[in-house]
Amino acid sequence: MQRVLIATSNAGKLRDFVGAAAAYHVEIAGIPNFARLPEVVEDGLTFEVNARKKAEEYSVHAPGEIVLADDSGLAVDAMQGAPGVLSARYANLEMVGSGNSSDAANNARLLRELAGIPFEKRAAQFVCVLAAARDGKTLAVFSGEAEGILLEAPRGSHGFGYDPLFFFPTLNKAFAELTPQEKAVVSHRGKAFRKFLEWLNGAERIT
Ligand code: ITT
Repeated sequence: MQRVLIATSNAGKLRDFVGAAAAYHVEIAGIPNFARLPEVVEDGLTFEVNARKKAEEYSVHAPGEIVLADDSGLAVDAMQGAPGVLSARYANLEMVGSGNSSDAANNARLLRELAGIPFEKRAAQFVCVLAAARDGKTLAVFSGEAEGILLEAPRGSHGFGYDPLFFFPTLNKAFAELTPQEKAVVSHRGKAFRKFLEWLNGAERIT
């Protein structure tokens, strides 16, 4: 079975990938000793730049393996696409702090920024860009999006990040009300991952 290593510090993302891979013949694993590797600085202005940077730098620590890195975020229409690439550190941007903020703090800030904005003007997209790299070189890049509406109060206990506020009209549920497998069918990450799998199994594969 083909093995794919996911370069992420985010346990929620890793669960999403395991859920997305469940229907396919592919093994998902984290990078061994990931927490002890030097952290990649995510200073790119786009999801793609950051995804490639993470995939390339982390793949050096897993020679010969296909390493997948995900850069993703939430783009809110009423906020001109913010927080976008800054989604993981959204609450900390308000303060002196740097680095990622907790999911609870990010969701609290999002609710504050959207206070008073009616349901029909609370559209948002989740965006995911995946970079596949091996031995420090990007092999290919894939992207996926999911369209939703931001709730005024959290719902559900699955998922991570902004999932409890991300209502998906087609299923009439918030992303946090879906299991990882259910979320993967419709999510930005699931869509990007299936494009990656097509590439992995197809003619484009570089061996
Ligand atoms: P790694 O870089 O180590 O993978 P990270 O959490 O820092 O972990 P990103 O820089 O890509 O990853 O930030 C993505 C943020 O966007 C994430 O922390 C969430 O706040 C949000 N996000 C992305 N995908 C999401 C999803 O499927 N559900 C909920 N929130 C999501």
